[in-house]
Parts: sequence; structure tokens; C-alpha cells
Amino acid sequence: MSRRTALITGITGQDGSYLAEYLLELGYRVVGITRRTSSHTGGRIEHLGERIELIGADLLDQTSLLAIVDQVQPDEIYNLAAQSFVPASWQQPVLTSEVTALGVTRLLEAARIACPSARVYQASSSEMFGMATETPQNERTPFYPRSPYGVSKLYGHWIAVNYRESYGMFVTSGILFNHESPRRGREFVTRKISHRVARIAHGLDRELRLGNLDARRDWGYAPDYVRAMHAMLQRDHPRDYVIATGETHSVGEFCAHAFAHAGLDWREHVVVDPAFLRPADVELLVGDAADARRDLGWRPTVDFPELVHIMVDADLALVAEELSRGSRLGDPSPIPLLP
Ligand code: NDP
Ligand code: GDR
Repeated sequence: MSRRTALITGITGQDGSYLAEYLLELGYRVVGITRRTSSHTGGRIEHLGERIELIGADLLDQTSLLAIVDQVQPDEIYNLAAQSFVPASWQQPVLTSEVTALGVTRLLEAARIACPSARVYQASSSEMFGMATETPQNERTPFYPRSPYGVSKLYGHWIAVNYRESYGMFVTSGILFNHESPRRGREFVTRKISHRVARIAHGLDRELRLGNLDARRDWGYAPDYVRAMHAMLQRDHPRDYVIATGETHSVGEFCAHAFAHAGLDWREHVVVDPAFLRPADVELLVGDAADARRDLGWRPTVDFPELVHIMVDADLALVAEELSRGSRLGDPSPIPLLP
């Protein structure tokens, strides 16, 4: 069989980088879409070097997507690109809809016109359940999104269903619950906690300011979740799957575990700051991945305490390394300082 080709949007993000690694291990040719930015965004995929190919395009730009799909003729397309930070979706609701909602249609149109046989994975989200009407949530649970991000993901989800049903394309959505890793962006709560714990442990900070400590999430480990994305595209028939651990924990519990792992008491450092509260929050999410377990043989390999430990250990090492270089004293700003 000839080498299969995968096209990944969002390859510079957390999931894109793990998925690229996984598909390379499986022998795929991996092509990633990157958008034009004025500074480098490829930190998470730098180590993959020339093993992956990168092409410029943007989910906002139909022509570039069409040209790429036509040129690459992928066997599989993974649409991971999105404006993915929920708070930003209230600040930039129109942009969020353009990228996270309409961007899906643009990519599906490109596939329909230029490579209709490609199998397409759409990154749907547990945020579509929002103010969930039942617990735990599965593929049959009604949706009730609570943010412009959640609404945009729901549009992406339904347009994917519609391309599957209207054109007979192999389009599938993974309804993924929160999944984290040392590559998680520092604005998301788990990484915000693990990174600040590391800075406090190294004596660089004293405080961690957070919003809703009672919000509960079903947190898994990102490398486990990209395996599920691939498995969904290998089925005989396309359908959507919930991917989750089935356990739920509060933000407060995450803090308690993370600080304790570094030998600290979270109550001495965590401050609730109303600036981090959302206009509407999702209070409780927990997924039921029984269908994925049955059909895909998918199971998480990392549990909650282990996930917290992996993230805190990685950030302790990162801050120690920054300190030893003496370069930036672990400044949490992702923007490099001038020399
Ligand atoms: P990240 O925020 O880490 O990555 C988002 C990616 O999208 C980045 O590569 C970013 O590029 C790219 N992107 C943003 N806007 C555009 C655009 N206009 N055109 C092209 N690319 C763009 O997200 P994750 O890796 O965490 O998540 C992957 C996907 O899964 C997202 O769609 C997210 O909404 C969804 N999801 C994530 C979950 C999670 O817990 N992580 C759970 C459920 C769903 P750049 O580097 O240039 O910013
Ligand atoms: P979420 O992730 O909104 O679930 O979306 P996030 O980590 O941002 O928030 C989780 C919960 O933590 C509470 N919280 C805080 N969140 C942030 N970011 N910062 C804080 O200071 C803070 N304090 C408390 C939030 O209120 C929330 O309840 C993620 C993204 O990856 C989406 O793209 C994805 O679709 C969903 O997960 C599943």
C-alpha cells in the first residue's frame, strides 16, 4: 500500500503537534497548514523538522484552502484549527465564528470540490453540551452551548454532519472533552496552574489568580486523544464519538494536587479574582466514552493524578532550565524579549 497522506490544520497547536508525531510513527506523509504571523508559532513542532511539510493557508481564506487540498490530495484531513480559547470568544465573537464555525464550511467545501474522497475529522468539543441536560454526556445528549465558542463549535459539528449526509463524504466529528499536556497554551486553566506552581516553587512568584474554582471538567491527556482522532477515520462508516475519561474534577482539586506535588499548600497561594470569571460558565462536564471504547478500542492511559504530575514536573523542569540559562527568569509572557 502506498504511503498515506494526512493534511492537518492547527498543526502548530497542542493537538496538532501530538497528532503529527503519531501519524509520522504510523508512516504517514504529514502536511500541515500554518497561517501567516509576524513571529514564529512553530515551537511545538520544531523537533519534527523536515519530517513534516508546512504550507501557508488560513481558515479565513477559501482560495488558499482549496488550492492546498487540490495540491496535496490528502487521504485524511484533520481540522484542528480554531480560535479555541473560550474567554476570547466573548471578546472576539465574530472572529471566533469566522474561524471556528465558518472555517469548517470553507475546509469542507475545499474537500468537496478538490478531493471528495478524503476522510475528514472535525474537532468538536464538549463545550457544545455547555449547560448539560444530563450527566454523563454521550453522543445522544442534547447540546446547550454557553459561549460564542461553544455555539461556533456546534455550527461546525452540524455542518460536518450535513456534508456527510448531503454528499456522502466520510466526515466524522470527535466530541472531545478537555485534554491537557505540557504543550497546553498557558492561558488554559490546567497549564496556568502547573506553570505558576513551578514559578512559585522556584521562588519567582507568590500568587496564582484564578476565577471559578468550582467548575468541574473531565480532563484527559492530549496524546491519548489524538489516537482516537485517527481511529475514527479508520472505521468502515463515519459517525461521531465522545472521547473522555469518565471522571470529573474541580479546578480547586486540580490546584490542590498540583501544589501538593511541588510540596506547597494551594490555600496559601491561590486568590480568586473576579477578572477571570466568565459571563456564563460551564459548571460540570463528564463524558461517557462507552461507544468509543466498544468500536475503537480506545481507552485513556493517563489518569487525573498522573496528568497533574506530568504537567507540574514538565513546568518545574522548564522553569529550572530558564533559570539556569538566566535569560528570562521564567517570565510567563510568551513574547520573547529583545536581547
Ligand atoms: P490550540 O489553541 O492549541 O491550537 C489551535 C490551532 O489553530 C493553532 O495551530 C492555531 O495556529 C490554529 N489557528 C487558529 N486560527 C487559525 C486560522 N484562522 N487559520 C488557520 N489556523 C488557525 O488548540 P488545541 O490543540 O488545544 O485544540 C485543537 C482543536 O480541538 C481546536 O479546534 C479546539 O477548539 C478543539 N478542542 C480542543 C480541546 C482541548 O481540550 N484541547 C477539547 C475539544 C476540542 P497559531 O499557532 O498560528 O495560533
Ligand atoms: P475550557 O478550558 O473553557 O473548558 O475550554 P479552560 O481551561 O480555559 O477552563 C476550564 C474551567 O476553568 C475555569 N477557570 C479558569 N479558566 C481559565 N482559562 N483561567 C482561569 O484563571 C480560570 N479560573 C477558573 C473556567 O471558568 C472553566 O470553567 C477548553 C478549550 O480547550 C476548548 O477549546 C475546548 O473545546 C474545551 O476545553 C473542551
